[in-house]
Amino acid sequence: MTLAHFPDHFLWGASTSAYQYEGAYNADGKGPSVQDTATPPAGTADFQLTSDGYHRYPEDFKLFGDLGLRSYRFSIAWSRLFPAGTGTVNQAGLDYYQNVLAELQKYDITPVVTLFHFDLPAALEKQGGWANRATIKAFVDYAKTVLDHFSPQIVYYQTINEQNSMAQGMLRAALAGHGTLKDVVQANHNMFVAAAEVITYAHEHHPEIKIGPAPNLVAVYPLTPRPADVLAATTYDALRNQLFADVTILGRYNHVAWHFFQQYGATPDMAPDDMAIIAGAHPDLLYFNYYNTETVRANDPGDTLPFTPVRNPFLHHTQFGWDIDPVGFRTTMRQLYDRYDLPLMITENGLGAHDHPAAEGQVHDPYRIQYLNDHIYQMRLAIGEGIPVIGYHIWSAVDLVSTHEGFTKRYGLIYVDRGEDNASGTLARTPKDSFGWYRDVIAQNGANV
Ligand code: BGP
Repeated sequence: MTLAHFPDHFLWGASTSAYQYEGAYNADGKGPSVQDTATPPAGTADFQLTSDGYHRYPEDFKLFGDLGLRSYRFSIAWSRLFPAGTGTVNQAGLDYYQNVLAELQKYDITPVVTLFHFDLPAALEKQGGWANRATIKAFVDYAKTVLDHFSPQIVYYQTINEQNSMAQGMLRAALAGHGTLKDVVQANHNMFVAAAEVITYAHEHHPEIKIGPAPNLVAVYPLTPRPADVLAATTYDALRNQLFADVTILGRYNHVAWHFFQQYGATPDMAPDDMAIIAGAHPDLLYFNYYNTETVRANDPGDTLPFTPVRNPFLHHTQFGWDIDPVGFRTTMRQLYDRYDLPLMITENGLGAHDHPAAEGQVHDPYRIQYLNDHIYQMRLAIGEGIPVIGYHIWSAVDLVSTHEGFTKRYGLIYVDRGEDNASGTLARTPKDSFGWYRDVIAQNGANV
């Protein structure tokens, strides 16, 4: 078999998000986000300091330059620009991101920017968050400010990171008695409308922009060929994956999801032109995050949900129990291109582990190299089948705080000294072995994978 070449301008990248990387949670007029007001799980780091990227990005970007990174995917913290979510823009916030862009420019690194990555301004959450339609206008106003201010410097934008993971989180809370399914569906619908308005605005005012959603999309397997398991897998796929990309890209709710909402009396309330706004927005790209596939088995009739996600007996797992499935990555790319017919850009892929510096200070992370290599190899095979993949971003460029597991779960190509047990440490940066490996991959445009 001859392996395909990666395209000449393939975006070999790496990724962070504002609340996990920047720290400086209240610097220069920033308002609190829901991440700042939430209580982190016991024993894990909060988001006040994180990797201190807010102050140390010049040092980090210099390392990105050494790495040969072609693109850097990061998010803008909404509450740095609008401390209470709406109102007058905080100039210091705009200046900060302008400086970030200038620094990236020095190393010829293309910015790939997420407008909203899990950090809703806390003031908006107090008013009902995404379930309140007023949040649609707040997001659109914030996004217009960003697009107008930074065009044409930023071409690649994602509207919302992992809307489906947020919906899953809200659903778990609802099942535990906090809120209802209707609230979840409504919040989700409002996000669809907000993202669609931003996509249309971008196209009308800044035609160079390539904008789309960034859901977490993965192939779903039935645990067995038992027909009930296969049916459960299709239901799960429709609700976990397709719902999100379908509404944004195809402009419609799929009927499995819609029927599910109807059964529970939880269809969203809509303004008369919502579906026209949604259908009128046409993403340029499908950005997506991929870590692992999911496997489900059917529940008994009468159970609250028709499926249960389970471990896949054919896969190995990370130290944190996540399935590892490079072949599933290729399956996912096939399914996405087949259904949506858009170029793909991977905005996150990586391995979380307990990394420990060896006696000489170097971090040896062969497990991460293996994971990344295997996934890039499958991406190469996918490109060979004619799937237009235009970029790939490793989560994460630098060690940062994992939302639920603090600083002990590391993903970075660059180690950050946070001391033991999430203490502040020296914050010194040390490239890991995976950094040197990725530098070679980029230098050879993937020919060595
Ligand atoms: C994705 C998020 C990232 C990041 C990553 C790893 O869902 O977009 O923000 O957190 O997952 O997840 P975790 O830190 O929980 O291991």
